[in-house]
Amino acid sequence: MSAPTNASLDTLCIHAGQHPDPFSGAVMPPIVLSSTFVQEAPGVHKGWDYSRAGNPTRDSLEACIAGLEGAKHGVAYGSGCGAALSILLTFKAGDHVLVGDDVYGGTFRLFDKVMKQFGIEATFLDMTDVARVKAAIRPTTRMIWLETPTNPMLKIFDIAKIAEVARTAKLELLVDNTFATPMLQRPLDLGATMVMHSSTKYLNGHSDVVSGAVATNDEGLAEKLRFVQKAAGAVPSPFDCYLVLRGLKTLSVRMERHVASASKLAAWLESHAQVEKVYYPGLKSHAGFEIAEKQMKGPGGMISFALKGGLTESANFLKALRIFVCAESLGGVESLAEHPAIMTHASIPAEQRRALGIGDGLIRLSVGIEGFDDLKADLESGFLAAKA
Ligand code: P1T
Repeated sequence: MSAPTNASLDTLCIHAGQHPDPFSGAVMPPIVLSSTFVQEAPGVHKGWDYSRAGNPTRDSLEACIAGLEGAKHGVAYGSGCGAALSILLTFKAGDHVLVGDDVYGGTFRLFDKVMKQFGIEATFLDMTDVARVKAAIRPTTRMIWLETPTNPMLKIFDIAKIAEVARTAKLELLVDNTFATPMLQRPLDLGATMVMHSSTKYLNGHSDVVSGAVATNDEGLAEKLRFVQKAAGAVPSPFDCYLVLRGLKTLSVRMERHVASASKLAAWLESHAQVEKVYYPGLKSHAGFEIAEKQMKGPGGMISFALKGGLTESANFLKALRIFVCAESLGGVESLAEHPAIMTHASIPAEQRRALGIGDGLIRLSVGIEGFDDLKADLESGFLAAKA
């Protein structure tokens, strides 16, 4: 018994990759904690031999994420950074990657401080101008790597147009879909070769797991990713796989609320006297509004805004909040607020941060699913404190 692959995403969140356990009839996937599996004779077993190579609970999670992204293959990792590293371990020294200029600080650091040592080069560029992407391709370029919406500036890149550039140049296109989730955007349908996630965020949705995933339809890539997953071992625990599977069941309803509340808050923030600028792809004033309308089913639950003032005002704003928790990460049921320049994007050189707009007044919100009026009142108390 398993859900038809053409079922709606609402249904796939709950059923993809999951079927009653043949041994016990358990409706929920059992958490198979065993690190090893019996072999009746050497090499003869039920499909699993060692949990780094494969695990039944992980299989269910990988199939669920693949189902949601419209992919044949899903591969799960112990973190989003572990997923990114594992993808890059399929590269060789001398390979070059074109990376969106506005990415999670940890992704920037992975390219800048880790992969560089192994001869993998990265060029960071603003991909809103597709001609610029085309012009930056070198003979050694192997992949285009982007987030959209980006972290933390919420820029929107045109996946279909960049996929066309990648196809023509025979490059792989990876989209980090952490901010949108498959509920709002399915990059593989738009021509990407691979989708990655920090499943720590919306997929899990409860801020109690660190986890990552990649999905693809490309058989060759899937084979390489599986090999690296086993050989390098950045795997999630079965318990974490279970928690993400459990979180995924409510992804659809959570995203509806995240989008509804963030849309209203973004409009309100835009009219606020203490706000310099709001970055939210659902606002008409956003440079990527039309592309977001075309490629997304909703503008998401993340908002960044520039508060009038500097570090003191931002710190006072964040310290006064009672519902929004001042913390890194995003995508949980609870609202979070943070200061990208000091927190999530500190590993990006100051000059580059300034060029991107990640200034001392920039605040990033992950809008949770609490009552809208409570969230608005909480932000209002932050503004009052920032003014004092
Ligand atoms: O934290 P981890 O699960 O390793 O995922 C890394 C990662 C990858 N991609 C994107 C778009 C991300 O936002 C992240 C992690 N981001 C945060 C922790 C943050 O607060 O932005």
